[in-house]
Amino acid sequence: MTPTSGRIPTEALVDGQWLTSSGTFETRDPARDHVIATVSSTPPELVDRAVASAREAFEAWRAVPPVDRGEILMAIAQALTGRSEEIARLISLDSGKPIAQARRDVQSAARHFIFYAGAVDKFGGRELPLDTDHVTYTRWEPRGVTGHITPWNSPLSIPCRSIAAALAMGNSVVVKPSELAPLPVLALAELFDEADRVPPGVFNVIPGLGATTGAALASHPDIDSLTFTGSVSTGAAVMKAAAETITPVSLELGGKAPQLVLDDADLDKAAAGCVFGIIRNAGQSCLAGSRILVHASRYESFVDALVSRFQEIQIGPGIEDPDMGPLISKDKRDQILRQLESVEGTVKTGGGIPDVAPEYADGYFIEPTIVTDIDPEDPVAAEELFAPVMSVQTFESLDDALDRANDTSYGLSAGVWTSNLSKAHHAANELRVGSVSINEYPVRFYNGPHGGYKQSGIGREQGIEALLNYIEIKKIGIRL
Ligand code: TXE
Repeated sequence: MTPTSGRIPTEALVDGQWLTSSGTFETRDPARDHVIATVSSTPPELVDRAVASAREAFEAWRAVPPVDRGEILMAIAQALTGRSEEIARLISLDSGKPIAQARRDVQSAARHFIFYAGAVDKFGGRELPLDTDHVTYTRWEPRGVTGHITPWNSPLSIPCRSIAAALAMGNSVVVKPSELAPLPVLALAELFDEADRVPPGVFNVIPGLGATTGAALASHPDIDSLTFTGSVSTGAAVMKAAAETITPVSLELGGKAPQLVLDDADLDKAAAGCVFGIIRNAGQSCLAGSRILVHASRYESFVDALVSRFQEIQIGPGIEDPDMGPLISKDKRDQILRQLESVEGTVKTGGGIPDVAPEYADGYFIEPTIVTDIDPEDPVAAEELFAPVMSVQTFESLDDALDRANDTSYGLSAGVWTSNLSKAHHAANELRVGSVSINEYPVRFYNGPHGGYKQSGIGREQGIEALLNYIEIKKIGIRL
C-alpha cells in the first residue's frame, strides 16, 4: 500500500538539504509487521551540522518581523490542511492509529500553527512603572536554537505544538522524531522545504535512534532549549544531559490518570467515557485513563457496564478505522502480555491476543483488558503501561478517592464523573495533576497549557503559557 501519493522523505533535512547517512533504521507498520520505509539514522557529526545551520539561520529568522513570521506559520498550517488526508494515512500506517484519530492529529497540528501564527504580534514585554526619572521595560527575545525530541504516539501534533511556538517567537528548530514513527515529521519537513520565505536552516529534521541521534542532540553544547515528550526515564536522561550546559528543558512525561466515578455519576456516560479514555490510541496516550476508582455502591454495576462495552470493541488496522488499532511494537505488546499473566488481580476481560483478519496476524494487537481486585502496588495498577489496560478499584468517600488518586508519582491528568457541582470543583482543586476533565474524558483543547505535576514533567506545552519556553526575558532601564 502506498501511504501517500507523493514522495515520503526518509533523509535528514539540514540547512535546506536532504542528506542521507550510511546508517539506517526501519520503520514498520504495526498492523502487519511490515517495513514501510528505511530511514537515515543521523550520526552525531550531522547533528552538529544541523545545530550549526540552525545557529546561522537563527540570526535571519529572529530579524523577520513577527507579523511576517505569523504569515509563514499560517502558510504551513494551510499546507498541512491541504494534504491532511495523505498525511493522516501516513500517521495511521506508521503509528497504527485509527484513521479518524490520525485525521485529528493532523487537524491539531495545523491548529498549533494557526494559534501561534496569531500569537506572534500579541505578546511581548511590558513597561514597569518605577518613577518619573526612569523608563523601565522588558523585552521578549527568542532563545536561539531549540531542540525538540518527540514521540510516536501523536507523531505530528506533539512535534508541531512545540515547533510552532518556538518558530513564532523567532527561534530556529532542530527536531528528532521518534524512530518508531518518524514519517509524519519527515512529511512536515517536506512542507517546510517547499514553503516560501523560510530561510534554510530554520527548520531541521534529524531522524535517528534515541541513544545516538537523540543523545547527541540532548547533550549538544550549542542548543539553547530542549523540549522533550516521552518516558520518565528518558526525560531524566535528557535533563541530566542538559544540566551540563544549564540548558533549559520542558518535559512532558508519562501519566497514570485516575478516573473518579462518584456515587452520583451518570453511569452510562461514565462507562462510555472511561472506555474511550483507555482505548483511544490503544491506550498509548499520556492521558490514558488507566486507573478507574469507583464508589463502592456502584462498583458491580459499573464493572459489568465496562466489561460489556469492552467486548464490543472492534480491533483492526488503523487504516480501516476500527475502534482500536495495534500497539506500536511487538516487544511492547509481549511485555504487556507478560505483565497481565503475572498480575496480582482478576482479569475480568481481555488479557490476550485478539482474532484479526489473517493478513494482520503478525500485527501487534492486544485485547482491551480490565483487571479488578488488584493490589494497588502491582505494576499494572501503579505504572504507565501505554496499553488498553485499566484497573478498577473502589473507594468509600470523596476524600478517600482523592487520596488514592494522588497516591502516585505521576500527575498529568485525571477525570471526575459526578452530577454534583461542588464535588466536581472540590475534586478539581484537590487533584495534583496538570489537567482535570469533568464528565467527559479527556476534554482536549489545543489552546490550553498541557503538562504535569510531579514526575509527569516540567513546564507546559501548548497555549500562551508555552511561549515562555521559547523566550528569554530581558529588562531594560533608562535614566531620563
Ligand atoms: O519512549 P522514549 P519510548 C512513555 C510510555 C511508553 C514509554 C517508552 O510509557 O511506553 O514511554 O516509549 C528519544 N537521549 N511515553 O521508548 O524512550 C526517542 O528516540 C535523547 C510517554 O518511545 O522516552 C524518542 O524520540 N533522546 C509519552 C523520544 O526520546 C532519546 C510518549 C521518546 O522516547 C534517548 C511516548 C536519549 N538517551 C512514550 N532515548 C507521552 N508523554 O505522551 C530515547 N530518546
